[in-house]
Amino acid sequence: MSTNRRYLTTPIYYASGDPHIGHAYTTILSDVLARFWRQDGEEVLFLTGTDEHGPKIEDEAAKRNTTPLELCDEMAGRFAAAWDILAISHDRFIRTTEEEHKAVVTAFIQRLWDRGQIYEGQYSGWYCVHEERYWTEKDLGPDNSCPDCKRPVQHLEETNYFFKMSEYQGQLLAHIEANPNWIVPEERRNEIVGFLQQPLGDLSISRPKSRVSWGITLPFDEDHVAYVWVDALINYLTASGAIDPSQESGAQGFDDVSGSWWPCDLHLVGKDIITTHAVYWPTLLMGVGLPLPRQILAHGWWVVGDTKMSKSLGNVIDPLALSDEFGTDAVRWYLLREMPTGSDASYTTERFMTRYDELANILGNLASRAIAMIGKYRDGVVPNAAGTGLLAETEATFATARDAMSRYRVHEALAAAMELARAANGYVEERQPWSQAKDPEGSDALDETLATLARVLAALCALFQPVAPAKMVDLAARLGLDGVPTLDGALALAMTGRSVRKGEPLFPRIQQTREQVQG
Ligand code: ME8
Repeated sequence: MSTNRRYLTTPIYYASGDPHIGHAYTTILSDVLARFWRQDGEEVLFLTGTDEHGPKIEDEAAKRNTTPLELCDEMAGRFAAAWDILAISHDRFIRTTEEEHKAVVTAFIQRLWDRGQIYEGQYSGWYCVHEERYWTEKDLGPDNSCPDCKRPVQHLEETNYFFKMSEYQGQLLAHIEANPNWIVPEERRNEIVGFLQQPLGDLSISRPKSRVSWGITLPFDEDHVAYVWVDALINYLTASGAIDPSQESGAQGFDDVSGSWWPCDLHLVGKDIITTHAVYWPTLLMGVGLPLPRQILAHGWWVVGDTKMSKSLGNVIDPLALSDEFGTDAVRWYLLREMPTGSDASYTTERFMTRYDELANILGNLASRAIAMIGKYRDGVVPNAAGTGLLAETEATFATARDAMSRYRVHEALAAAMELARAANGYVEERQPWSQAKDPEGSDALDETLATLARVLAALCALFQPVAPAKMVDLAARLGLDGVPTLDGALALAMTGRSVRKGEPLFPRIQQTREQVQG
């Protein structure tokens, strides 16, 4: 992994429906990583976007009596607006209907063709439009239904172009074996290894226009469009700037990616799309002779009961409604604190409230009382004292958080940060600054207590920044800081003499929030 530049991607979401909490989770998880790395001085390219071709989009547009492009324009706008509200700091929002992307897909497929990687053949089998994927007869559920989404599948018999994926089976397996962390977590890696121990077929990469017209035309046969997954996966390459399709073949960048963001450092996806990312995509890259992405992280599902949350099942939670009620940073905190990276988690209102209470009663409460006491006892100025209470705990928390983040165990990093806030509340109880203030001999001890609290709050500001960016900007201002401290800067920050400022609770108690919402 590069040390000072990182290229990170989310899946590009289908522009056939609104963003829901599953999409929000992947995108917020990516955002927290991006913010953490930037805070640590790295240069990051963070990509997200929308997947806009294929029959799923075509069908949805027909259902709504609109054109595919109009539907995509509207939905891309809704995703972009949702990411604004949820404080996503992506650097690029890609749409697969962009001219630049279409040109890169065309160049990519031409390159496969030129290298003898594609042949024409007959496809006969089953296809699920909702999942945009093929199934074999033995995979199907009752009444020829899709084993994933349970919808009826179509039987297809048509001429397709095929990519010689099977030729790369051994090379891919060897790559996975030589790079044990290439797919994380291990469970997903094992799933892919198991998949690759079965015979691997070739991949149909086209659709006849007579059946699907909404796609990118193949450069060597204008009666066919690219299979939407091939089109979609290439988005990661388009945004990297590695390929310049306007150049002659040989000078387009396939032989030399230096100067671009390729290879990607991390593809972050849900476990539903691990096969496309860990089998189709790397073999396609091998087919054109490009380096593979450095790592693929597949997270788990938000479930309701034991069913995956999905629009089609009508059990989705709207992240924007939650953000409206409780604030963006609270939604971000809940989603990332609650789900251990890689496992499934169940959304419930009770759990949301419990997590919210941590913000209000532990972190928010600490900030309010520490700032209030500096106001009351020292005229709002952080006193001159070493402030070394909880120093060992603070240092240990930074070490834990860094280690957890390096393993994408974001929930552990956040838990450690909240533990430090809890310890600081314990420190207040133990030191009893209100008694120190009354004690004529207690002035130095009180200075030390208040200086410690100011320092710990500055450290918490840095630790919570990736997950609660807006609230931590607010907290930094209340602490008299010029901005949220960097990770390295936070521990060394001089707090003496800074003027602190009281304000509304950072995280109003739920009852208050409810009353405000109800007006
Ligand atoms: O698959 N829990 O798009 P998509 C957690 N366009 N995450 C969830 C989720 C849930 N219940 N539901 C969805 C596609 N997600 C393709 C991707 S990439 C080249 C093309 C998240 O709109 C999760 O990240 O169906 C999942 O992988 C993704 O949304 C699927 O989004």
